[in-house]
Amino acid sequence: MLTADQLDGSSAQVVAQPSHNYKIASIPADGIGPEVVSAAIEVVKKLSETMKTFTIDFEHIPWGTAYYKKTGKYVDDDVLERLKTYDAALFGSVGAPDVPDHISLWGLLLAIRGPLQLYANVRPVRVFPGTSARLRDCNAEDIDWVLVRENAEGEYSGHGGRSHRGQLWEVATEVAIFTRVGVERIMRFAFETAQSRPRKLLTVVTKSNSMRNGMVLWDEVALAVSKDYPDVKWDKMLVDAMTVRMVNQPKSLDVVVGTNLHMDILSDLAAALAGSLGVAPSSNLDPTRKNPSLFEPVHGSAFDITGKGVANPVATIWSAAEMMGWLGESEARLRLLKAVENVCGAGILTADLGGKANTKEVTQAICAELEKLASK
Ligand code: GGG
Repeated sequence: MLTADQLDGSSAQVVAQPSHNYKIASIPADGIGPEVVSAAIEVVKKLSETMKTFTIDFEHIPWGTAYYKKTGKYVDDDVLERLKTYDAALFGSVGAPDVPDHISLWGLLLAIRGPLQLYANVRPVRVFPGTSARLRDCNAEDIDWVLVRENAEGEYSGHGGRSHRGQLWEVATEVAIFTRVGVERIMRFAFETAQSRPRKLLTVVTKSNSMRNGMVLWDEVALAVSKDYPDVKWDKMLVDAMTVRMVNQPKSLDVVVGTNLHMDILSDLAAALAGSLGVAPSSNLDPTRKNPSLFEPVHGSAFDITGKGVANPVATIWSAAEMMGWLGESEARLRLLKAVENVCGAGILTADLGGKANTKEVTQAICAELEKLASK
């Protein structure tokens, strides 16, 4: 097993010292991204105004499909250097009906996550007050999960190729790359996340029956790393069996870790089981804090509702709350989550959650709730 030094300090999460004055890159990008990111900015500005403990500036960066159509590039060549000048980034969504998905995803999000080494993608899943899980016989408190997605390698390494295009004997390969460093650092992150929670449970998801190389490395690293966290109770699941366990035994799960692709799929399922993809947040973290982290809703650009003003802003607002927590502003995080819970609890919900409110109404209700919480 590698030592912490060999892992370049990334085995341990570095704790943030609040700076009280933040500069955030705002990258709304495509589809409903601009609608939900401006909702989150409005809410965070209200949070800053009512708490008076920090200031925050958002700078708009126009990267996305419109930028690509104008310039031929989704992002500027100095994308990484530019992002490094911010404390964090708030992202909307990527994808457009008239650009192939692999062009837009690799052009924008994947040009940031891997190269900036945002290797831990954290996706909490909860059922908010006023909403209910989609499962029969499932209480709201039965789903309280943290999904940890390896975010810098695996199936998203970009290795592979195509040859003999258009011939009967055309070949296409998609190679998943798993490195010991990459697996060990995400495993440590997951064990530490489990250790920080009351139940201290971790489930490691693989497919190590059929995938006999990379997935077996995951199993071996999980076992080795587990020795350093004796207070964490952990188990292993094959990804197919995991879908069944999420539906049939939601209460048995706490923290779940898995590969880039597996957790991309499982986190959509998790969000749907808990109510809606419209509330699911994600944090793309560099736990070493050498690079700024990026926060975004799990959902994509949702062309079907783009421009209608009905998108659920909660996933992006919750992501912004996690951003405040990551920056060291834990009270601001809690205050914002409380405001969202109160608004949902009062039945002010968008259509995906069975409500009638639009994006603006939910956003304004959360701002009003922040005013109320500040005066208490
Ligand atoms: N806000 C997330 C987003 O825009 N996702 C687009 C997407 O297709 N993502 C694929 C992935 O994260 O693997």
